[in-house]
Amino acid sequence: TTPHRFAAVDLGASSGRVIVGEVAAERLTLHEAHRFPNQPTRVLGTLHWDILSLYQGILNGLKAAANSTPRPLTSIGIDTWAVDYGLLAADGTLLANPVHYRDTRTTNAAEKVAKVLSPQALYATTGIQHLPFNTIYQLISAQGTPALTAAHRLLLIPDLLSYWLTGEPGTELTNASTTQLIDPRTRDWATPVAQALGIDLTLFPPLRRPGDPAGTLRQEVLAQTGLTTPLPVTAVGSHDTASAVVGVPATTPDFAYIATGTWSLAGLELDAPVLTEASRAANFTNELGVDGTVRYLRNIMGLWMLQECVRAWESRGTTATQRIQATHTQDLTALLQAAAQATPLRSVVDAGDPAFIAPDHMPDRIADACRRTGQPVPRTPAETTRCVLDSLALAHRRAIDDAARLSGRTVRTVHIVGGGVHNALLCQLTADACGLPVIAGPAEAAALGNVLVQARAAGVITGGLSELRALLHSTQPLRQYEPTGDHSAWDRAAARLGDAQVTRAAT
Ligand code: ADP
Ligand code: LRH
Repeated sequence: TTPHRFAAVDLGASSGRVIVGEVAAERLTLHEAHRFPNQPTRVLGTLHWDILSLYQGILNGLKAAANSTPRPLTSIGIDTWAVDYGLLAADGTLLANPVHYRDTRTTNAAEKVAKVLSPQALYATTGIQHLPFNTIYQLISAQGTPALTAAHRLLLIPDLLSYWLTGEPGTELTNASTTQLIDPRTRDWATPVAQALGIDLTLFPPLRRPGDPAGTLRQEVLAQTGLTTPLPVTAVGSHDTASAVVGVPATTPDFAYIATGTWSLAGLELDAPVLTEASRAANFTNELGVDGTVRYLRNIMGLWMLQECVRAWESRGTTATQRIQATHTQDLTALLQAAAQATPLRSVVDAGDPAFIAPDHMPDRIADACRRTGQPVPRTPAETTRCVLDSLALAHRRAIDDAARLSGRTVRTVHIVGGGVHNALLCQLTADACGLPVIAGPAEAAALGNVLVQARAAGVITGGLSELRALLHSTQPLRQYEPTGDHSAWDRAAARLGDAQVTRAAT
């Protein structure tokens, strides 16, 4: 049979891409039509996404997809990072440039929320991990601002981009769950939470579920991209992590996953949320997944820490002890090779610490954290990189152990998907820290999960998540890492960080 072609628009915090997936009964291939940078911009003290440049990147990508072969696309799906949004006037005009979740405007928002709703009550209803940038904190911080006061509608980022392509507003459920305004038991709005916080739920258009139709491309977009009418947009797991979890090529139920890119999202796929006080205290989230699943996971700082170190070294805005060494920083591969030779577990930091969320001065902040915990301060980029990767592996292990304990599940395999799949050292260290085999791949799991949900909605493939994953397993290149080394070294490293790690944010 002739394969169908689907365009996956996948925007991560570090880059955006338009990827074409070709799908037939036993076939699944990917072709990257276009990749473009995602560079936030600070204006008048506020960090913004450059949303129009991202939209232009999507249009360019769809044009490239249209030109790559004469065979038409069957549909388009969009996934992006979570929690952020654009505000629209009644005529659909974007009222302000969306603010980046790493902006510090939400610093005091949790205190304001706690005055009307205790952290315990909020978690018991929404099951969402406390992160300072959750949408409720952004909305509380924006209360009284001209844009929110004037807003007729709020669209989460993938819904905003979808609206610009089709003119059809909607709120996709998996991403809506990251607002902290959804009850994971009913998979619908948590109206009492919104009421208590003075958040107007009528700003959100009606919920859509992955697989639902989300409109067809507007004439203007057809003219801009050279695509032919009518081309539908299909709702997918529009939260990139929801699509990435669909893209985990698991063949057995006893797996944990780590979606590693800008963030590491480490946890389990469950049938029902875990809303216990122990789960709240361990700062676990119950985001909603595709096909009625729950993504029970913890946000870990991820390769953001390394990206920010490299950026700092490249701009040479570093202290004397962290000064750029030789040629290593220009080339990630060389830097990782040097890190592989560095002393293992010399110093580790808490990769769940919200102190690492904001941009700038990352090598200094890592050095400070080592100093505070009485560990040697990394002196070179290679040593700092090793510290970051050891710390991420340690945080991966802790998240998987905690998720298994809190949900009463057993984990026998760890899947790593996302850009971190390219980082063999991180994959090996994660296998070593967890004491479990790691299956790494695919790197473009979010785009694949996006394509698979579209292909199923179009009737090109059938089945539940296990059938979709079997197709991934049989078609995508994967690499297995077996645990090596002295496992107790990881216990000793964890002990150096003590009880303060990760759960600090939950108090
Ligand atoms: P996001 O979706 O959040 O933008 P990605 O999943 O694209 O992130 O992952 C980006 C990260 O993947 C980079 O920060 C980098 O650390 C890692 N990465 C990508 N390509 C490579 C590579 N060739 N070698 C090592 N690491 C890589
Ligand atoms: C990863 C991600 C993650 C969210 C964060 C804001 O791209 O969507 O799941 O917590 O961005």
